[in-house]
Amino acid sequence: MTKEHLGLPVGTTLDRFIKRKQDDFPYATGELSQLLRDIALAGKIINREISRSGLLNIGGAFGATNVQGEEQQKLDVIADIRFTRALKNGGEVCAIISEEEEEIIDLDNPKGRYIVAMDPLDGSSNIDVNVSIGTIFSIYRRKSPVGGPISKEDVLQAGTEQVAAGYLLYGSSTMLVYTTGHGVYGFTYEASLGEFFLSHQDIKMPEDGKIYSINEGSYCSFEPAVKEYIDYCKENEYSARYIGSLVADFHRNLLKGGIYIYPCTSKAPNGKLRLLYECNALAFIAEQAGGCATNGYGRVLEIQPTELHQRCPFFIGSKKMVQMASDLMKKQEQETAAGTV
Ligand code: P6P
Repeated sequence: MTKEHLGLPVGTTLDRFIKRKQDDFPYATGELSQLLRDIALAGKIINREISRSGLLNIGGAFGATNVQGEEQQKLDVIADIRFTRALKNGGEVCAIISEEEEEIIDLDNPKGRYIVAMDPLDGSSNIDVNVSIGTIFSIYRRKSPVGGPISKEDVLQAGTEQVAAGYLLYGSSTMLVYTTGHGVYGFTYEASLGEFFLSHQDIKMPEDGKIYSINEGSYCSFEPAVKEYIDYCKENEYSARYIGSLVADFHRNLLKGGIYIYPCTSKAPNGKLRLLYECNALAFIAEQAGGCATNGYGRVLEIQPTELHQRCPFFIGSKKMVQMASDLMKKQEQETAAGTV
């Protein structure tokens, strides 16, 4: 045993990493750094409440539905409150778009230069059965003058305008994964120290993979091109992995290679996932890690939003897999247009 063994470094905390990468931020005034810390703080609080939900009677349904018409879980509401409060108190954010709120949340921080779009707790129906769930966030700079009212163009920005995006994954370990447009970095939470430590340097998504994530219960209502792609995966004996929690499915595919698809179905004619606070954030991360994200036809990040809660079909993952699925979709579109289908 040597002194080196006894004095192994604990690693790089999120705070120290952010300070070191400060010069990567387009506006290196420390505002975005503080905003990422505010999100990490809220994530620590949510992590604590999720890990004890069975003991605190905060599992199960809240008894209301959100703007999507989905039954809210108690922890959906708690997460929405915690993130909204953390971002308001942090002072950097002037407005939030949340899955849990129909309208824009004006934080009355007129000096706030940032807009956050978030799904405070995605996959929350899995809480009671102890399956991993997550938080998804996108960060934009406001377009309207600081100090003035929030405008629609502040909140309806294309994904290419994001200055940062990330997710928290409350799983076998709790992780924060984010990008500011300079690569993708993962931090693992050490609860005994209350810190996130750098655990995944510059994550790169494998260019190809053999995992496909889709709810095959809707197979009969998939478009022909989606059926053709899923049949291809089966013929090539790919692994089907779908746990009903987007962040967990995405994170696995990010590290191992794979594709996640939520296409148009009879129950979700425009797809289920929301552009502003689910698709754009993960698309930014996927592209930064060398992957790809489309709506079947074009980059998700280039879609110009027209409504806060609009949905879009979602094909995200390893570049070669998404390209093959998207090529089949485009071929189907051309054949439909030519009347040959
Ligand atoms: P379905 C959770 O509600 C979610 O938004 C994603 O996390 C998940 O991948 C998907 O919906 C599951 O939807 O229709 O397959 O149950």
